[in-house]
Amino acid sequence: MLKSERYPHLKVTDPEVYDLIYRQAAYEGSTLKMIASENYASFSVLEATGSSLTNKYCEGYPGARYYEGNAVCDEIENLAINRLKALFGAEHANVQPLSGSPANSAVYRAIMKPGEKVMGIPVDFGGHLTHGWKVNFSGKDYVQVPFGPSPETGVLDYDQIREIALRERPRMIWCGTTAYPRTIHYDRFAAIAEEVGAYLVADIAHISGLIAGGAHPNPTPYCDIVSSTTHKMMRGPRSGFILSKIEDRYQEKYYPTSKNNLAKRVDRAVFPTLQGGPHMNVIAGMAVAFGEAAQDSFKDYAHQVVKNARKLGEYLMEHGIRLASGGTDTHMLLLDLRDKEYTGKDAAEALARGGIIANFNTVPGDTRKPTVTSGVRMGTPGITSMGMKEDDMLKVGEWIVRILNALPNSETAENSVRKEIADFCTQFQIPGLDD
Ligand code: DSN
Repeated sequence: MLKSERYPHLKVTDPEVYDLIYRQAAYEGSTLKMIASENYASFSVLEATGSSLTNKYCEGYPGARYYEGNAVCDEIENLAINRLKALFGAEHANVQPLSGSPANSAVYRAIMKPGEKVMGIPVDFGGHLTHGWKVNFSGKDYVQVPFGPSPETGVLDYDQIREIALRERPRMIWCGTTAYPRTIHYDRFAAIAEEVGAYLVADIAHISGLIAGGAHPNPTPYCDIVSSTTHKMMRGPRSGFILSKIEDRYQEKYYPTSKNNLAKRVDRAVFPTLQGGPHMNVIAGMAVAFGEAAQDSFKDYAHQVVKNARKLGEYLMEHGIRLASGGTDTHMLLLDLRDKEYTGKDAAEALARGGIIANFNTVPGDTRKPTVTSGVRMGTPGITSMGMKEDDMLKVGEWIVRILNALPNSETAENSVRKEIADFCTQFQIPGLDD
């Protein structure tokens, strides 16, 4: 629960904006943040991100800037890079992408040519817009070869992925998802990419924190490139990064006359091809988050996130709610509501009115429109950051079931759950909100 007023300068100079920020914080402090891609950044991350570094222009890279006065900023960026490389065991890191989609745009620029084939999971099967979805630049400029979890089992079939890759011979394969609750087997993807001569790129935006904390396999040894955001499980500021090998194993095949290796092409794709000046305040916030993620307490956190998701998933299944893939290995639960009268949107809206903030989401094989869907995606990163453990998941599960079982006449259930959750939240210290 929010215990004190923050931002004393803003409160005086612009009470209107102050009030809006405060109201959002109060709302988040009295509800359960269960959007699987959201979390709470620490006060330290927020302070670095909100620091005077926002005032500095640093176009270029450490040691090669286009503006003077950047000796300290070079140290900040190198610190973020070195902490990040150590976390994931990477050969090369770029911390300048402004978020996940800009990072993925740079990946294409570094290793693809327009019109070529990219294997990716379509959005309605749990992929990301930038993995070749038709309305995104990646689906317009490149040719998506789709694959995805089975509508029946909800899991990836690696033999089928291999068959598709052998048939289509894509230049690049994305292994990454936004709505897949199971472990991704990067060794299997790597064998397929090797066999067909494709680049392998992992988008770990959702699970980078699980990987950093040792609760999910690390793709870095297997992949040419790894991209991520930093504000989900990583609990950093809103930003992105790219890890890569230094040398390109397909240099002779695709870039025989280029003097730039893979690392250099990634850097050039970010700046100057797609971006101008990096946001050094955000990069400082990333350095802080990477430092936090290297601590033992973060390992405990990452494993607790998974334990909580599993416990909540078991409770929901015991109470008649199906989960895509039949459970979870990660931070995420994908409620499969295809057998219900109500839609994913009905469910997500009712849960939100009751204080459980998640999002409606397609499930593999969904026959409802993407604007209503048959699924709800939820995750435990936020509520685990509050300090919740497995026992608390029984309460959370009971609230979810109480609201869903009352649909379509769930108003009474929503109102009582909303009060109970607001009261429950007062027991926890929320990072970046509570003193
Ligand atoms: N918006 C992110 C998510 O919620 O999964 C993906 O970019």
